[in-house]
Amino acid sequence: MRIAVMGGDGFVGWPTSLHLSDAGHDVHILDNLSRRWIDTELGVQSLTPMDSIQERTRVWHAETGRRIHFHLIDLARDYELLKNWLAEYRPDAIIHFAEQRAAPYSMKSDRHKNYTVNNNINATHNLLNALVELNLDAHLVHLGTMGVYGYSTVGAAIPEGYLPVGVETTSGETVAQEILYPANPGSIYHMTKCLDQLLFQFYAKNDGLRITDLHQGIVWGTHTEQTRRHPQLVNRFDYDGDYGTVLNRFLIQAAIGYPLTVHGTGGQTRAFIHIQDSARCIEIALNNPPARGSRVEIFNQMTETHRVRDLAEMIAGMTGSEIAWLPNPRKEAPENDLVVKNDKFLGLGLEPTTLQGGLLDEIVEVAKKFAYRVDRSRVPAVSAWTKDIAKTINRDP
Ligand code: USQ
Repeated sequence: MRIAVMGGDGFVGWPTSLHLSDAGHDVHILDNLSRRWIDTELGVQSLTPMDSIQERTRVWHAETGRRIHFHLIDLARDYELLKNWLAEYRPDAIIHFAEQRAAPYSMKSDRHKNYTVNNNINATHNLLNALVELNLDAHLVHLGTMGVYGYSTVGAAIPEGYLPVGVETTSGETVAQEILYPANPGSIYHMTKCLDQLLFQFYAKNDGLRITDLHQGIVWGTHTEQTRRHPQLVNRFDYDGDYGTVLNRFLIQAAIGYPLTVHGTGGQTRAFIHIQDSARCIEIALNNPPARGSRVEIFNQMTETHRVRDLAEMIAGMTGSEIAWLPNPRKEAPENDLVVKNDKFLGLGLEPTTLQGGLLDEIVEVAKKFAYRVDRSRVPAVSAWTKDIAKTINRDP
């Protein structure tokens, strides 16, 4: 397949591009390099030393003989460029990662809220709009989030996208329906992914676009089979308070002797997936497109659920780290249960990498190896969800 990977320079985009190129596909990365600009804005850098995208693709070619093409295009702002590129290359499939993906970054200030909404919604809409305009029947695979469901305290299993409900008609009968699971975002970032769902629903219904939405949990890990092939193919690893996700943050904190930063009581239960499985799931989704005219296909892309404090205790047990119980900078339920259905990917052959199997390797191979690059002052999470919370958070463990 000729595949366009929008946002292919990012944390999931890069290993996915390598994975698909390795599988024999013709891969084109479209990216505005915004993640690199945001590193500069925040004054942080990836834990792992990362080369330019041009250098990364050069090394991939030298190692494998395969080419990954790079095109500097901003989906949200360069509609004509995007449309012209799609008209010229006419990809068979498009993977859409080209969105601002950090919840804390999206809550930093009014400017960051505007940026996240404008960037994410325009990127998604420009893409859908161009596909219709060009009459391009490419399968669109979007990286969505488990966070669209919200984290209720009810504890019922979350289905894959659609919820069966019984609706009472005027004649008193109960009619069975399946509705898009009610959106319940917990940040501006998650809100943009909820809005994306509506855009997808409309374009699938109105124009027959073939769309798959992957509701992904929190990704952990760094390496995939392909990124291991050369030091310059290494994936990025974020540990800072805005972009670092919880498990990867705990791993690096353990490696540098920084007390593990648990928010509140750590009672939040979340869904997780290893980066290698994330790339595999995307390939599985690509190989199983919905038929034209059918509703949006939705998969829950996660393999296990864990409570934040259990993760902290597990890592403390392995490494002897202390745990810092910090006031929560976020507005979220202090405790929640989470049961998620993921039968679709398992049914299509996914064999999950488990936390138990991979955690220690990750601490030794990545966190300890690159610990010398950590700026400890960038570890605390300083982005508060409301002005009131901002007054109460103590940033130093
Ligand atoms: N947390 C801590 N300590 C930390 C960092 C986070 O206790 O040092 C807690 C947070 O309060 C939250 C949970 O850990 O309850 C998860 O936070 P996170 O930063 O790991 O994940 P989140 O903000 O939800 O976002 C990440 C990705 C996002 C993706 C999402 C999947 O950045 O792109 O969509 O995970 S999900 O969480 O399933 O919505």
